[in-house]
Amino acid sequence: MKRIPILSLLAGWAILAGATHAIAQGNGNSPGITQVIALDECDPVSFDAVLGPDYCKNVTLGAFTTLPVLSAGAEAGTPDPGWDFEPDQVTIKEGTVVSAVNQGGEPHTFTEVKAFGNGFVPPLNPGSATSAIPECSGGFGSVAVAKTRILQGSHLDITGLSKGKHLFQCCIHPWMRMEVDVK
Ligand SMILES: [Cu+2]
Repeated sequence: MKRIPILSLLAGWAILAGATHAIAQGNGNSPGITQVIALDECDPVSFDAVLGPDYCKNVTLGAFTTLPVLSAGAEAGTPDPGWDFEPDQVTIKEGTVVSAVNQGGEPHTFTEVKAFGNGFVPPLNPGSATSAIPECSGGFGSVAVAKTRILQGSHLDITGLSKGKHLFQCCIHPWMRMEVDVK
């Protein structure tokens, strides 16, 4: 007879308990959490050659875009739709936490802006524009921008959003945009 190690049973139970808890958070009177997912399809070889070793984690299982192709599309005003926030729009109750999760291969920002516009990496702006909108200007040299960063596999929780419309974009890839409406 084969014995199942007690530790693996405990681990399984902990996973089940965690899942139950996550579902319960969205019910009842608690406003809970809503997730926004950041996606990309960075190609590790061409990205790391320019941006440094291990910059792009290969999570796309073959569906990838090289850095020159990504830049060319962004510059021409036809950016790669594989770089995306999902969903594009979400309506939440006041008090709900918006958790932006980076499931892509490279860093992004989840930055609240008054109006969508250019980010701080000119080759990724339409026409390679060097001007960035105020919320993105200064890049990661600015603490205000740096603290909106979401690294691969991490998440940034936005709390305390007031009633009304809120716009979020990535300051690196300015076509990554989404809207949160708080009721
Ligand atoms: Cu981005």
